[in-house]
Amino acid sequence: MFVCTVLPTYNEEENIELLVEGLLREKQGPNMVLIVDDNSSDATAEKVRNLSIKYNGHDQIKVALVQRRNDRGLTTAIQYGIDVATKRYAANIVTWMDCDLSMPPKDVPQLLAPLMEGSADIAIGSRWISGGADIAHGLVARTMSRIINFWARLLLSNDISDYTSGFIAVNTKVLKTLRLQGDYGEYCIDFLCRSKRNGYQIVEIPYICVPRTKGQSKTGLNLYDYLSRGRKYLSTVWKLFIRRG
Ligand SMILES: Nc1nc2c(ncn2[C@@H]2O[C@H](COP(=O)(O)OP(=O)(O)OP(=O)(O)O)[C@@H](O)[C@H]2O)c(=O)[nH]1
Ligand SMILES: [Mg+2]
Repeated sequence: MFVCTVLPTYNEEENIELLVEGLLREKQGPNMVLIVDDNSSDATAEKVRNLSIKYNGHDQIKVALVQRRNDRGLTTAIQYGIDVATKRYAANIVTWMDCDLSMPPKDVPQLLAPLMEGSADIAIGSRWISGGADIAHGLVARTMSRIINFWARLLLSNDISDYTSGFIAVNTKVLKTLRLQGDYGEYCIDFLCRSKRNGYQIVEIPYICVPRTKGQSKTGLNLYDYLSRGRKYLSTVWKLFIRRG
């Protein structure tokens, strides 16, 4: 099984090396890391190029960079990475995660295990099951996440606890049938709901979301940002519920 981890980046020069090296250090981790950078104004791309010089051999690519010059957006960046990982690098499993180190690279092998064993098609890192937690966000953001997940469990499926995880490993067969859609983090709710409706096996693996210590959050800068994101997430759940037939 060839595993590729996709990292969407925008101005993550302080985190990118630590994350890529942390991922490649894991024996049961990904075979390669693919960075999708949206023309960062800092040194993110340069650092990735240096990593690829350090890690890539004649016959083996462990670090790859794709840059989008004119596009921006988390969902389309991840989808672009998925397309490159599956078509150019023939990945059997694609994982993706934030590049702010809030999702620890040491937890990736646990996400991969059920896919490797063939017991699941999708594994989600979950903050909201026993053993998981979110110590990265304040009370408002955590409460909002709880409300969104409560709403999603009520209207969509009770089997998933962290619909907005964004820390995920997926078998390529799923990605051949379903594409990510949505503006930002709501893609995750939409993707998990449609995967469930298509009969794919989803498991949740607990993880502890830790605070970003370097660089700046792209979305959660203030209360207004959180609330407008939350509203979109709730309306995504509602639309999926309406379209359940
Ligand atoms: N390629 C690309 N990556 C992005 C874009 N926006 C955010 N990212 C990356 O997406 C990941 C998540 O962004 P964060 O800034 O941590 O935002 P968040 O996790 O939604 O918000 P917090 O809860 O505040 O951490 C990081 O790796 C960002 O660099 C974008 O437009 N394009
Ligand atoms: Mg983050």
